[in-house]
Amino acid sequence: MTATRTQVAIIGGGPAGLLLSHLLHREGIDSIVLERQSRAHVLARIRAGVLEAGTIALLRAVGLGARMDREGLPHDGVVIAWEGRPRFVIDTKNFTGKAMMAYGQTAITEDLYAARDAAGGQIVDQADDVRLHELTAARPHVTYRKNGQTHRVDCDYVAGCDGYHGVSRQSIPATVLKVFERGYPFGWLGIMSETPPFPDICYCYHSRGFALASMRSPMLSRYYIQCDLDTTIEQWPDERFWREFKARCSQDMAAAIVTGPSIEKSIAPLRSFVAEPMRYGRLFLAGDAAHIVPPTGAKGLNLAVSDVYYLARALVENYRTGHSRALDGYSDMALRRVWGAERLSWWLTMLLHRFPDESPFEQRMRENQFDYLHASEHAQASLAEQYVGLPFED
Ligand code: FAS
Ligand code: PHB
Repeated sequence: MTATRTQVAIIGGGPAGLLLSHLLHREGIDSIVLERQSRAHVLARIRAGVLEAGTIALLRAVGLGARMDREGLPHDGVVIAWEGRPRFVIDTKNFTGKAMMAYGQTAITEDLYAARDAAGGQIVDQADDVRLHELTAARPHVTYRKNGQTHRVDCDYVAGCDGYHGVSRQSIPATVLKVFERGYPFGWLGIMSETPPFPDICYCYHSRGFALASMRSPMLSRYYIQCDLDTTIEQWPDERFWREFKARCSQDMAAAIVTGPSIEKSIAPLRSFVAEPMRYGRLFLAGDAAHIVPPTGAKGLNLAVSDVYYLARALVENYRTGHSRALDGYSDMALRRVWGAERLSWWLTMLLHRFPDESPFEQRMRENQFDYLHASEHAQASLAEQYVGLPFED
């Protein structure tokens, strides 16, 4: 068994793990990232696409904004289209003074890998069978297997950034962990196409089901439709997807959609999930390892960023001063933001999706909720400040 030592062992080389490693490095704190998959596998994932104002500001502040500002698409609002009613804009810039950015998670992960490589960061990919040990002792350690050999990493802290299916959350005793969860009776079928996107990020409510038009660049479009949980990719050839997407839009919007062959197609189930607390001894959870939101609020990636911002700040305080005040407060602070994003994501999912077994009364509640949102600038301002992202806590 080989043995190395670091200050923070980070489990997971997705956006949360890589950003944490980058933030710690900037403050002179060393870390090792242990990633189960190959780098190519991680970078082949197509996931989030909309960045909150706080995420944009943080990436710029820590030297990760150049390509984002070159290739990202700023947005001052999002559009809600409701079957049989005029589309309208939630004007986030007007209500909050802040802009969002369409810039894909894949690009952010590429930028993070490039930054860590340039700084000589230690990222071990294809690290198998990662296990966490002695989490409540003063000196935890992590083991993993690679190239047929077992390796040991001694550390001061472990950051569990290994997503929903990772090992970190499972290393917290069931007697300690409290889980809150809600599933939804549908998923999102998403495609990517090398076509000019619809000009707005547009959420469409329709009796046939939800649809979303988004983008990655002036020649890269991202579209989603609500689908049954038991549907398969094979049942959705491109021609059927485009026909269904257009059937869920108004005629003028459908006419503006430029179709083309899909270069990626995937189905994601929708889930609301929170694990409390986000700490166990010297293990701290961040990102999808601790929480999952339905993508309706474009919050998943942004929550991973805010968790990591809080955790890095707390670790820096601890190494600089020896105090653990911020570390002791990390879970509560992160969860305040997490529950806000969970509520918004749940609320938008309930507003914009047809549920298979809902009653006529529930449909009237949905319609009236939309009419109130459409009529009230106060309601729109409230949605705008939550969608663009509330300020990080001091
Ligand atoms: P990630 O899951 O991205 O990264 C965790 C990493 O840990 C992975 O690379 C994994 O390989 C690794 N890992 C897992 N187990 C391990 C182990 N035992 N040992 C070592 N490494 C391990 N969010 C949005 O805002 N908008 C969207 O449209 C959107 N679409 C999504 C679609 C899908 C299919 C999924 C799964 C998520 C989507 N999300 C979306 C949410 C997504 O963007 C997450 O919020 C984001 O990836 C969170 O980043 P991480 O916390 O780093 O988790
Ligand atoms: C995306 O561009 O992938 C996207 C945009 C908004 C969402 C979810 C995903 O709510």
